[in-house]
Amino acid sequence: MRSLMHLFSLYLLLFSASYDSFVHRALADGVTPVEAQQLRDEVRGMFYHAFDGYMEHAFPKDELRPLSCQGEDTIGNYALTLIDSLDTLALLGDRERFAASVEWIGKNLQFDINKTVSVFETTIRILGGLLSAHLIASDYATGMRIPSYEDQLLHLAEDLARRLLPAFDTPTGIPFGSVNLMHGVDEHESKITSTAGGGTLTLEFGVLSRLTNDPIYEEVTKNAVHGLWARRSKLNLVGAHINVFTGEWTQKDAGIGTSIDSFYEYLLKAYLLFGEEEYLYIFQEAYAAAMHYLHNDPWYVEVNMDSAAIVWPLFNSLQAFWPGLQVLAGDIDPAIRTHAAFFSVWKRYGFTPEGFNLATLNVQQGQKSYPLRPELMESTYLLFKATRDPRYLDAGRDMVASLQYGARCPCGYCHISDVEFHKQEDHMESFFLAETVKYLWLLFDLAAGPDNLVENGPYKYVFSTEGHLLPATPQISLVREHCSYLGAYCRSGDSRRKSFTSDTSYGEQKNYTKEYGSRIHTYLPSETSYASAPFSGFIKGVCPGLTHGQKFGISYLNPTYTHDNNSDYKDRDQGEHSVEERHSIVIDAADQDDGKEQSDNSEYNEDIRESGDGGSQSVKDPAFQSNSAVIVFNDDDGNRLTDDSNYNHDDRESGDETSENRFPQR
Ligand code: DMJ
Repeated sequence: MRSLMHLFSLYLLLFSASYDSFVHRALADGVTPVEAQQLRDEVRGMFYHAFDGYMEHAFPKDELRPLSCQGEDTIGNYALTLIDSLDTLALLGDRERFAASVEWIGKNLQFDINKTVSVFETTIRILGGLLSAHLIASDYATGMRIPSYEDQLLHLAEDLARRLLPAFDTPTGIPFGSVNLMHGVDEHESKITSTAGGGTLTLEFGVLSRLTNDPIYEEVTKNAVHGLWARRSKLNLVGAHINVFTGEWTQKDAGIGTSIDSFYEYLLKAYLLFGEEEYLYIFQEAYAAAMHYLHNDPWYVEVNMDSAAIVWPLFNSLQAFWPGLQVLAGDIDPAIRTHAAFFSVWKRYGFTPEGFNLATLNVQQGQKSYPLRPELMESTYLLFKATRDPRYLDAGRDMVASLQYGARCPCGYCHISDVEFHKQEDHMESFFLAETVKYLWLLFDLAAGPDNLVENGPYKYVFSTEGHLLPATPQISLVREHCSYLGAYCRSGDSRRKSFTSDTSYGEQKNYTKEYGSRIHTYLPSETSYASAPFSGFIKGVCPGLTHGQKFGISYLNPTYTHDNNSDYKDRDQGEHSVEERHSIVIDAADQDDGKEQSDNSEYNEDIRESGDGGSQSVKDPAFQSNSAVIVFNDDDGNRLTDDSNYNHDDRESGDETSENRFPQR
């Protein structure tokens, strides 16, 4: 298995290297400071094109249909896009619209409605939007205090959170995916939820607890994290979907993207914001396992959480937040390489498709769309902040160009339904204004000489997974000296990589300092490589030495194994054996040796097989053969588990009970 992994990595590296040189050529003409200002202003214009379009044609409905210039209710029928946009308005310094919006919401919003909503989406978009705007509007130090403001948004947030609380009343503590705002959990509500859905609530609920002095919100969400983490596999991996009553995993694919992503994100960010080391310990263990089992440098794959057998060699667009998270974790070298690889996909299509198959090097069937997602922008901004490498500005400029030429439509920005043909679709998710545009604006404002709340404001800010600004104020944060710098993750037990700061206020970056001021960092990018950048060590993190389980006594629960198509993991005793012993993978290029013509994209012609004998492995690398592959999964006895050659990643989850629970965005 190891040798296969190495070959697979090599193949992926070669793939990314060729794109890397392309990227380097394309970015030879760097963004100048003047251009950074122009780009910042252009992004501002993008925000207003979409925001004004929403206000004119859709408000107070949830979201805008930007092609037909109409509104639509999507998650709750309560002016979702306006709430999600509030802190972006504040960040842009638009006092007038910020104040008017806060006032309207304070007067008109109510949650006493007979509506069943997603706990996850409602938390990250509505609760997060209300709380961040409250913290800006109520505080003189932000420069955006609204004189007439009397905590209306905080009261709304508390009311909303109370209505979400019944969802947490489960034997595992992991919440139901949906809840009715008036009546609590519906009688026939699905008991299956995603890991991201259950594990991405701590920031918003934690902030609410600290603002209201009511511990209940923090307690239930922390309990949900415990419920998930206690059911991790022996490899410290978590699956994608779980039954909140039995605690059984119903979908055992571990990964950093779809259905799991922000579970990792909130472990680290809960530590950074609240200063609670317990979250750090869990993050350390979870992160180490992810880097060990999921990382095929520079890409990430999905594996079975018990066996670590590769299930899907697929890049999915939600994974693109990961390099940004690694910046916060202080693990910048792999972040740089992964960002370059992900950006190469963007360069190839002008957008990132929802799924890109790493075996076929093609867009994954059924995952061709780009719904204006922000993850790549988020990582680009954070990597620029950490390194001040101008190529991230160039990458940002490319993204702006793609959005302007490909996605701009009459009243806003359109989803792209097919990245190969740049077909526009009549929808604009609220996160376009909460995140996508926000991160691009922050990127260029930082380069232009920042004048904004995040960079120059009175507090350190943590971005929620929806991009909402959550400040480490004394009331919210128990952060002590050791993590006053947001990037203080101490990597214990790995002496190969250096820890370093991602804070940008120390040191200088030589070839950038002149133009962009002196508050710059120590990254000295070589002309030819993204990787291996030297960093100075400013880390103040703690090296706890103890695992989370040792310190807090939370051990994992031995899961009850049920039949699972993807994992068919029959013999529990095999858990004692190493992954290498149990599984090996054979990539069998059917047509490689005999020189037969490769079939076209619809006819897959390569096998990636798992064999249980741990014996001979023949690896024929599909990268050098064709653009297509059949991926065949066998169990330990050689029985075929799947044969869906045109596999649509989304189809995996068709056994789940509701679509809302199946695909919560992270
Ligand atoms: C947003 O709602 C959030 O970023 C979430 O964490 C993931 N999905 C979308 C953006 O892609």
